[in-house]
Amino acid sequence: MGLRFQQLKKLWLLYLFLLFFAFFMFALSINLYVASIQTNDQDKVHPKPQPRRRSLWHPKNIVAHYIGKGDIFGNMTEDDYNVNLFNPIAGEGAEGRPVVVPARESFRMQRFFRLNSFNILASDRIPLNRTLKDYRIKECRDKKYINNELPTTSVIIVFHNEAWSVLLRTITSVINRSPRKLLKEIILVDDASERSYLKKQLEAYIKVLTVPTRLLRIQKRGGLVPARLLGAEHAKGDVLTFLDAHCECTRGWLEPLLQRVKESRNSVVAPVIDIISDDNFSYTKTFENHWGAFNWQLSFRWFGNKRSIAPANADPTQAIASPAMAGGLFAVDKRYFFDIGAYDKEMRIWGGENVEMSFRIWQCGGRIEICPCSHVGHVFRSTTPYTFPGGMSEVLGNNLARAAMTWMDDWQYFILLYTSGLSLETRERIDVTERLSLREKLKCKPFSWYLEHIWPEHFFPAPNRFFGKIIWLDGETECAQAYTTHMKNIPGRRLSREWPRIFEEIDNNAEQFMSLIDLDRDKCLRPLERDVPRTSVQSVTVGDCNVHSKSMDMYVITPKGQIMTNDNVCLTYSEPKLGVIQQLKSRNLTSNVQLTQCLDDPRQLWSYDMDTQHISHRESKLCLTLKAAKIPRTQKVEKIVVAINCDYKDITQKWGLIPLPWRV
Ligand code: LR7
Ligand code: MN
Repeated sequence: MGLRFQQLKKLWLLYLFLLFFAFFMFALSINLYVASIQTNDQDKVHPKPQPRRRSLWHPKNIVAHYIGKGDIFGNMTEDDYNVNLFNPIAGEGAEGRPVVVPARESFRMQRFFRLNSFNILASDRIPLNRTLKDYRIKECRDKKYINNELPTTSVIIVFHNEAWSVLLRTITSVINRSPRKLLKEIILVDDASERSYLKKQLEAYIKVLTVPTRLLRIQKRGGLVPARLLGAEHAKGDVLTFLDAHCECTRGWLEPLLQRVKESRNSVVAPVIDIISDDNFSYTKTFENHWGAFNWQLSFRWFGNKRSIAPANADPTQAIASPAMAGGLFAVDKRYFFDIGAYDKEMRIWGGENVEMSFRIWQCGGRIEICPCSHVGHVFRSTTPYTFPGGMSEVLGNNLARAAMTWMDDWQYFILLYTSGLSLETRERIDVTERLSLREKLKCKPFSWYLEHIWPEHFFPAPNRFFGKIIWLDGETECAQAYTTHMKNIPGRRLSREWPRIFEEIDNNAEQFMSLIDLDRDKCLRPLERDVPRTSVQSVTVGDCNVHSKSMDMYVITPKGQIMTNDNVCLTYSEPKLGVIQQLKSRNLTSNVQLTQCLDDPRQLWSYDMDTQHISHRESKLCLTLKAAKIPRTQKVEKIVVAINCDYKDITQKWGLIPLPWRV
């Protein structure tokens, strides 16, 4: 009996324990449940902010122009970047031939590439005085210069952490290929380099050179502008000749530059800049008759198309005018350099100074020219090897904004609105008062004059042009309907298909047009592939309207009817060998409408009809149409834009023009 009582007591306790445990679990689960409800409630009270619709007026940031390597010394040791392995082999790279680095070195070759963004192992095999061909045309080779009558020059080379063999080959080529009489001195400016061979070893090396060579040092990294300014202040020659620290001058390079500066004191003269390969250091002559300008982000660009403002049958040895200069290699009268405002000394590290100088020289009465008789090679690199104290896009953005705010008048807003890292607010933190008073003092011309007279073939927006999106009106969207209604209400729309009339209509009602577009739903004209090299020919399609960037989804239309986009690219009709419909059927179509380099060419002239909303090729009268087709390259079926017979009932042929703001 006692035992039973004991057992009952245990059971009772167990029962109590289980009850308590069950209650505890219940309470816990209630708690969790309540908590979860509470968080749900909180969600309701404070909903997650909606992803903000990207407004047209604040274009998304796009990548910087010059892409650097984040980790520049990744798996490199300090010794690696201080070591100087220059070990020339007789005959390597002679006549500008490429260097083949033995296969057993290929691992080291790749590892060391990132130090300078070029193949230092190739350079280290080439003697400092390697031979190069004569890259000049015959007319130039035949030209005689009277050295006694030419001005003298100081060659100024600035550098930051340049490779030994590359820097010294630059210096050697200057000494060996310049008449001693004309070369007053060489001035090297070291912009706070860290590499050990650039200290005592360099000082000792330059002491024994046959041309007086000075080495100035900047203690705190400032960039190429402060470095060049320091060099210029110390120069004793009549003319300043600037070179990058990775160049090779070829035969007869100096005389024509000095001759031209002598003839025309306010000409800033660049040589033809040939290409030294960053990979094998071969020397390649660049294409003839090129000239320079810049794109919508103020990056310098070469162009090769014939210029209508170039004098016909000109002497091929004459310097040719260029809207902009690359920036690194040029000769300028020393006094003129300072009179015209030297450089904007607030520009740091790299970039922007070349466009600033180009605008300034032209707008203030000077000229930028390329001298076809002077050839200098330059190692072109695809990435920058060095650091950007202050951040690459900040530093570059700052420099570009300074150039735009000083010289571009209304066009500065276009740059601020559509360049990575810049915005209208950038204006608040940048002070260019000093440069504006220089502009005042020199009585410089406006930017509109520059565009009209110095670069008439430019692809920038202008008051007599359309700038904005070309939207596909598929008949369904509100935009399409609203746009059509809007157009229908324009009096006299049938009377004129002239672009200026259309621009005027759009300009007068810009706000209204802009409010029609629904960024998320509407489809706009754009290249078929994003981020393809800008030089390649591209088909077009329609896609997101709310992305606008460097990738050619915004268009400028000229009064003549060219449809242009960034980087001098134009909408072009190219007649197909087969009929375009046949090609579509055979699914073998690369469209008869492409984006290609702008030329003064009837294949690039288009018309717009406000009534039918057709965009048609002026000569063939064919209409831009959206069609599905298999792309031969990718074998994918995609919608692409083709030009076929116009049919006013076909809704795949209707297009609208929606302006974007470009000045304030
Ligand atoms: O912080 C720095 N300090 C320097 O001393 C950064 C650079 N530098 C030196 C550098 O060592 C080199 O000698 O400045 C010189 C130019 O720098 P690069 O070689 O990195 O410039 P780049 O050749 O890529 O760029 C071109 O645009 C630059 C814009 O700031 C300069 O104007 C360069 O001189 C210019 N180079 C040319 O014009 C050569 C032809 C290239 C083209 C097109
Ligand atoms: Mn360079």
